[in-house]
Amino acid sequence: MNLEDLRQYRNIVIQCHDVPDPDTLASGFALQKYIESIGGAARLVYSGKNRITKPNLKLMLDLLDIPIQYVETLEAPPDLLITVDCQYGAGNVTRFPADAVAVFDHHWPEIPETENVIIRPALGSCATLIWDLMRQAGFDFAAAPNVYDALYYGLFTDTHHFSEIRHPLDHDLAEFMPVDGQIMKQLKHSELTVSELAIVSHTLSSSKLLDDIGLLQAENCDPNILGFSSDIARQVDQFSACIVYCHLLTGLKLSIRSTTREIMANELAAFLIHETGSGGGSIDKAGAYLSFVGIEQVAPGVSPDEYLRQRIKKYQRNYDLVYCDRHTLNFAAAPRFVKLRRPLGFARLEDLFPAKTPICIRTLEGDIDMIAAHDIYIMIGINNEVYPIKRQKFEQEYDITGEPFVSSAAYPPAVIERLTGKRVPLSPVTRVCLPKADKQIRAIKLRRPTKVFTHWDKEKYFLGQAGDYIATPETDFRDVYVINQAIFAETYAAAR
Ligand SMILES: [Mn+2]
Repeated sequence: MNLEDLRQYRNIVIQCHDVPDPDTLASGFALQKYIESIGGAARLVYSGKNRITKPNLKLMLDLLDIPIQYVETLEAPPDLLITVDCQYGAGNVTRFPADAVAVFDHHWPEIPETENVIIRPALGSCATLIWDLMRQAGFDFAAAPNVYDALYYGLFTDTHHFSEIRHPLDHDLAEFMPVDGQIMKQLKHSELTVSELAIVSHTLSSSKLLDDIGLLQAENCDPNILGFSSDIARQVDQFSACIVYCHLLTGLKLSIRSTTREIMANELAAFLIHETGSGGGSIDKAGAYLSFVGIEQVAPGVSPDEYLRQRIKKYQRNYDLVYCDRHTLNFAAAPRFVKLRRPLGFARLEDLFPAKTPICIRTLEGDIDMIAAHDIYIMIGINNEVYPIKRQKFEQEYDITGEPFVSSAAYPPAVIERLTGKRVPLSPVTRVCLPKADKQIRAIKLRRPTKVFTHWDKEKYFLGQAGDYIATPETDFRDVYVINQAIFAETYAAAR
């Protein structure tokens, strides 16, 4: 659906989920303002057993002038009912009859995607989706700063103060324009009630150790309590990671923290949500959501709490670990492969910035912060993956053809000057290069999922699944890295 299609409806109701949070309020409010900006009108409502009482929500409605109404029923079915941050028919939103229904959400999809149903589980907030659609539709945010403030606060709370952000568009929303600092300060410091402080303390005293992962359960509560609690729990020495979770109406909400190099929070999240939910974040902090419907589908009859424990235990048994400096893999006996001369992209940072400029390369896989230097190039791989490479290594491994490189990435990589926030697209300076004909590697096919710790990244590991390859250059068997099996099939051939 294009937002401009909303013109055709006269009587529109936008519905937030029951027990509203800042993300659903912001998404509904922004959409209402958009509809007004194209000459229409929409009513903003929520329902459920309880009215809004939380201090930060009341303050948000008040400071940002959000005209939401509590309703028990709708007098007549609207021409169009739009649910935001929730899916029509799901357990967390009261169902009202309507002639047509549209859905904007970022949770795990529980209803089929249609022309009027847009669900983007990769995004950290529904506010991100609404902001992106409104921006594409040409909405003038500068003329309505409270709309941007609301969306910013929606993302802020849904990603525990931006720490569990997972998509480059989330970062883009967070940095889009200045917010009202005074309003944000008031909102940020009214998130907890005295009784919620007690919930934090109960949560912290509930900790259980599953091998080296701390599992803490909060009683049914505002999800922002999870992030506070996991930030404290991660300090515990015995935990390699900790997970704080609670039951929401439709699923489990998790806040995940990593405390060792051996577990990356975003990767643990991806494992836990497999086929049942959505989530993500950074290597240190991540958020996740496991839907009850999804759990029932993959593990019928298993309680959600039990399912979560089983999944954590499965994660702990799942991996082999390979450290570059002390592995025992026998590469000398492994087959040799050559890299096919498939075109890749590269850009020289010196074509974009003076040396020593602090920059951030924003990609689908995350942000890479670095300082621009004349000897650093940016590579764009066969699957549009983006990574830096030293000029010397580049010159050893690639020939430059000089043609411009055309990227087909869903999120075209951009470089952001960190001091000014200025965005510089990579594409105008990206050119084609080809792997040198004689480059040989040794590669071993993985039989089990494997975490590979390289010597050029001391914080992350690289994850290989069974069927992927672990490889090294012919010249240095400690320089291990992982190649995805599909990329391997496309880019390597057995050496003759
Ligand atoms: Mn949300």
